[in-house]
Amino acid sequence: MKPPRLDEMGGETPYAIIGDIHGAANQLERLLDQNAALRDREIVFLGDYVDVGGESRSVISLLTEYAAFAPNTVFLCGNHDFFMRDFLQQGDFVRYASQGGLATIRSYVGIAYGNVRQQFRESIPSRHLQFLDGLKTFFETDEYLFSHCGFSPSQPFDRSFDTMVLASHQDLFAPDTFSTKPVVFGHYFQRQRRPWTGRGLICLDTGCGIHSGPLTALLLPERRFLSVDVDLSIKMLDLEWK
Ligand SMILES: [Mn+2]
Repeated sequence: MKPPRLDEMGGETPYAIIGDIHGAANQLERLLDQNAALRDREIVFLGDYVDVGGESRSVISLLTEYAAFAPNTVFLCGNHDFFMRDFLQQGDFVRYASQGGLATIRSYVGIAYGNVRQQFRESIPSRHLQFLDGLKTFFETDEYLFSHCGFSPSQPFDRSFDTMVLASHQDLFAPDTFSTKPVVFGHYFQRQRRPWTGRGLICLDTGCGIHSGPLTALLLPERRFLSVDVDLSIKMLDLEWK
């Protein structure tokens, strides 16, 4: 099959797709203030709201407020959001700490001592827990697939939680990989701190919260990127689409 051109794909529905946040509350707040750019769009968050960055609690607060204001917003689950929920339920403390969870715990508890999980649980507002419980595995329309990790090029129809949320599909970045339906994902940090586009593939993890990178949103169908840098400056970027 001939690989399609990305600029021939997609539909007319206006979307704003928002990449990894990782506790960068100021950048998120600044992005959500861009009313002119976000108005009348379906908003899809690609997940990884928490961990490593310092203000995970504030990020979840902003997102739950936004969900109340715009109830059609789609919130997908990232692996880090799963890690947080898993630790709250029964996960291992040392493992969650190594995954960047200390910053998340600190943002809720302050300084923890003794039974960290219990203090963490007791410090989390119930609406934050409901938010985590309500995260979706993926969101797919006739026009697009949105998920945290993209998809597995070797099993392109697999929509399992493992494949959509937890796995790393490095073969997405192989030169011969393409998708006939545009797939928008986060998860894979782009060292240039700019979004990456392949054939039918768009990655929006520009290092927000972890690598001092911008928070990046993709505006569809215009195919423009809106980003908020750590200094809260706003940039519009047009990349060449393959
Ligand atoms: Mn991430």
